[in-house]
Amino acid sequence: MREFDIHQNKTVALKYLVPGEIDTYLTLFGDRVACVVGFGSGRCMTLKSGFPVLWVDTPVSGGDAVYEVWISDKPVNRYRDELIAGAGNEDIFFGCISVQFDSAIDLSETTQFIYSGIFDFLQRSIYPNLLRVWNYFPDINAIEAGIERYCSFSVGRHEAFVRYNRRVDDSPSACAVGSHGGPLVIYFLASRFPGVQIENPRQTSAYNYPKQYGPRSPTFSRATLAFQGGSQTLFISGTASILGHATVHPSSASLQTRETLANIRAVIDQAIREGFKFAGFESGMALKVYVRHTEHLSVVQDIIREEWGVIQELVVLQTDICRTDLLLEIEAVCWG
Ligand code: 3EB
Repeated sequence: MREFDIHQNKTVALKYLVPGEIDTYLTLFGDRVACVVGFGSGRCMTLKSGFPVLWVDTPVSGGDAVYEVWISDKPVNRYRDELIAGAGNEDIFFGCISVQFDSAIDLSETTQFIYSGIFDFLQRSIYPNLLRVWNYFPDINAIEAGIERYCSFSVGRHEAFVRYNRRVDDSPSACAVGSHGGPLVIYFLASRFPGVQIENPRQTSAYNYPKQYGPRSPTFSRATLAFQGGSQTLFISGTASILGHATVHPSSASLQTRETLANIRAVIDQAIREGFKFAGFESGMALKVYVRHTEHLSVVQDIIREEWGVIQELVVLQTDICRTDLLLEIEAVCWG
């Protein structure tokens, strides 16, 4: 059994656990576990303990399933309403949403409905600050009613931000990637404490993307620096081989990987300039890697190991990415 005590004193920390580890971990630390997201092909693998799992249908490199487990340094209370299932304590809250939709329902409307529900919840909670959002849905690159589904999603999300008077240039960090089937899955981290949004000097801010990428810009920041007064945490959005607003190296997985790592490095450096005291790649980082084609899984992982060494918490998923010319996307969490 691997050591489980890393990051146990953080406001939030995450571990990637395999099916053989998760039940033991929950027995030991379940009272402080705020969120469990399972990634794997097909339907949800339920846990012995009956612990609630948010499921994302997507193949995992090197295994059947992996669990992303978010733990806090203080015990959590469970929460549930018609839309959101979650858990939180006096500092943080994780919310999970899973909405089944059929082709009769407009993805943009569904997305706007969900984000409106999130903002309604935040406004009447003690956690008004949205720090990080994860979005997964099937057929992200499919064209529906003349518009790519990722763009429809972006429209609905943007409309909700405007309706709730949320400044788009203060958007949370995020990712939006494909799943292989199943519902629209969204989970988020909110906090009593505001975060600081960090942008990447090598990239146009996504909320300022030109109209060629969709009628409404994506509402996310490149990273969010959180818990400045305590256990500093940098949530880095899904990051890809984009310079300015353009995709670079459209046909090379290895060059896209190197460009993506350079972009993540640039975001970390920008965060350091804004006060982040990075603990370093070995002890202070978790990576979630999304690779479009299975034949690129090993080259991407080899380059990450070559450039950054062994990352303690690393998971690689096979998913579609929001632009058809992107072969991979990487998100990160860094601790101070
Ligand atoms: C990009 O940089 C790649 O719409 O929430 C990355 C992270 C991307 C988040 C989102 C999209 C999103 O534009 C795509």
